[in-house]
Amino acid sequence: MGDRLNLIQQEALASIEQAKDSNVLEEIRIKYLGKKGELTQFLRGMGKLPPSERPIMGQLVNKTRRSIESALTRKNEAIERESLIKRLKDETIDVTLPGEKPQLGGLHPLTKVLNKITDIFFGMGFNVAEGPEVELDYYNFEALNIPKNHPARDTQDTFYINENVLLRTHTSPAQIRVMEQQQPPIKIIVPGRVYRSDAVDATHSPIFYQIEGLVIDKNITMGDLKGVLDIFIKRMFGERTRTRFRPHHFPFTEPSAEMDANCTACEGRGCRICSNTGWIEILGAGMVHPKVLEYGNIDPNDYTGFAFGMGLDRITNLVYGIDDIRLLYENDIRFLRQF
Ligand code: 2NM
Repeated sequence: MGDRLNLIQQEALASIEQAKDSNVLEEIRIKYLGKKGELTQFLRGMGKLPPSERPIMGQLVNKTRRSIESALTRKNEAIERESLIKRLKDETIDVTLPGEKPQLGGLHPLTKVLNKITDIFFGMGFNVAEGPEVELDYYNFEALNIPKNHPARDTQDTFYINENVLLRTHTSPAQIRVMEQQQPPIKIIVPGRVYRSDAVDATHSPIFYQIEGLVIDKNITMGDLKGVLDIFIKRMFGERTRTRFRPHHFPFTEPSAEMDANCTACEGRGCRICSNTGWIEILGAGMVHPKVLEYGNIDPNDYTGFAFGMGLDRITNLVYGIDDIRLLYENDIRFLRQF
């Protein structure tokens, strides 16, 4: 019987040694130590032994049981240790790895420059107004003193939707709408998208952005116009920048002028950017024509006003030294990342 016991023990210890997880170990425990296990059966079989041999055999069985139990315990601990080590390894976070760089968006250069211009005029007490891009012929032309058959109405320049409806060619119609709604004082800028039927090249796009301004109150003069626009230029391009006004003509203002700033690239000495003149054309402006005030339901005997308009892409190109407005509208990420 001692030999059989030895065999059971060897068998049990060998299978414990090979066990890969705690489920298998539990099966082994049941197989040998369970109620119907091999050692229990063996104990039952001892009844057949002569009484004198039972104590010794009993001790042997207990020794075998303890040896299997401690092998089970040791193996269980080893398996738990291994699985813990594996878990720690799998779940370890390497805090020294470089982090993932968050993808940051940015503002378009046109938006940046528009924000700066808007801030400057906010600082001088202007509000922002907006109007529809699909406009009536009446607001885009008629009310701005551009009658039928005026060259500025040429269908070559204007996208007509039908006889009375078009894509606005400037943001001035929004200003007529404000005049209709509100008596002076009026002090607004109107930024927005405008449309002209132009072929695309380095300085033209059929869709572009304008910022216009309008100030109407009692006793507004050309001096107010010059003062406001000179301050605007100094805040925009630096306090040393100077301005000059040249006579011009617009149907909606009288008198009219164009304003130049001295070239910030060469400080007026003359360079490629200013075509060696030392000056760069920035905007058009003038005293609002009495007829336009009347169209806007404002009495020109009580009020006067000035207005101005500029192309946002021109100013943006000046600020950043860009020489082709197409870059502003192509949205090439390699270009946009530079701002
Ligand atoms: C310009 C130049 C001069 C202008 C005029 C008006 C309005 F609505 F008051 F008549 N808005 N904008 C104006 C005047 C625009 O752009 C070159």
